[in-house]
Amino acid sequence: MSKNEAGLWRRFSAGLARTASRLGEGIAHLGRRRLDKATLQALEDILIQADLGTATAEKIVAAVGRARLGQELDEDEIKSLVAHEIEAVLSPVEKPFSVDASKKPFVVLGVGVNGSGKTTTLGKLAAKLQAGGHSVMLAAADTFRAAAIDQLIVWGKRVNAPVVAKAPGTDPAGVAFEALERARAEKCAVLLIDTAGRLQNKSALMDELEKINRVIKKLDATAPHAVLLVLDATVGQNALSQVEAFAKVAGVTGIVLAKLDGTAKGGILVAIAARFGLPVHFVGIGEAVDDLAPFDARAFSRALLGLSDSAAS
Ligand SMILES: Nc1nc2c(ncn2[C@@H]2O[C@H](COP(=O)(O)OP(=O)(O)O)[C@@H](O)[C@H]2O)c(=O)[nH]1
Ligand SMILES: [Mg+2]
Repeated sequence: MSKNEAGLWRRFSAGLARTASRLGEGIAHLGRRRLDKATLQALEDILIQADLGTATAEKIVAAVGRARLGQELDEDEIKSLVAHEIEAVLSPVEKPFSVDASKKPFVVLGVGVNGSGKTTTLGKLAAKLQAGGHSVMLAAADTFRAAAIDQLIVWGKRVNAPVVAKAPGTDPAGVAFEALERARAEKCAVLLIDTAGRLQNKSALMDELEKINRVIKKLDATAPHAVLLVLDATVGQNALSQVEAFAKVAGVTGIVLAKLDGTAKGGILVAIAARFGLPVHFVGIGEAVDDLAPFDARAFSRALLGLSDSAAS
């Protein structure tokens, strides 16, 4: 492990510490005993309480049972088995976010409900992309509140990326259109478009996202090239209905799970992966610029159970 990766792992597992302790305490309570039907049922309950979802919990426990029914297992052995099964659920959705350089610019739409972490995530992503050698432009297409626009402008300054912003109340699609024109003219590699997320008014939101899509397609029929759904990990089960709604309306291509730090509900990602199979690109582990970690199924699974990042398992 490089020094960078070790640091990331440390912050990653710190972020998942509360989920891990919820799961860990439950499993510790099982004690060392023979794995029988009752123990498996208790394990299933623990997994459900950790937000993994009933179907996934059932599947994981069935796999653990198939492998080890009747054997005597200690706490760490159970944790390793569960982590292994969670990794099997998460591995198919571990897909790095990548920029297709043939698209000029590569247009990314950030979507999600209010407060989920969209603006912050796009700011962090801008920094990551710039560090990777891509020039980035930001577009403030959440024009509903002045504070939302200002917040993106602050991020633009912080990461040294130009921001296209208009007065509050301006048509968001107009902002997106103008930003795409400007990103083209200035030969920016990536355009990140920040949108509003008033899910309480679903049809208005739908119209707004549809219109943004429609106008940017006038300039580039293949855009947007990525639609990132930003989810707030602290909402737990509610995240499932958000994925459902935005997948339908916005053509989500990938997920970012923000605010993983300090929540006991990190297990929700397992339920989301099992149910929707959408790519997971990043997890947010804090409010600072480098608090965005590429999603790693194995690291996530082990951290979820409070296990170390040992190479063997
Ligand atoms: N702890 C933590 N806070 C976050 C994270 N991502 C965003 N936030 C905070 O969540 C709040 C809402 O984020 P914001 O980006 O404005 O959400 P938006 O309404 O979807 O654009 C802000 O206070 C952010 O600083 C994260 O990964 N961890
Ligand atoms: Mg915002």
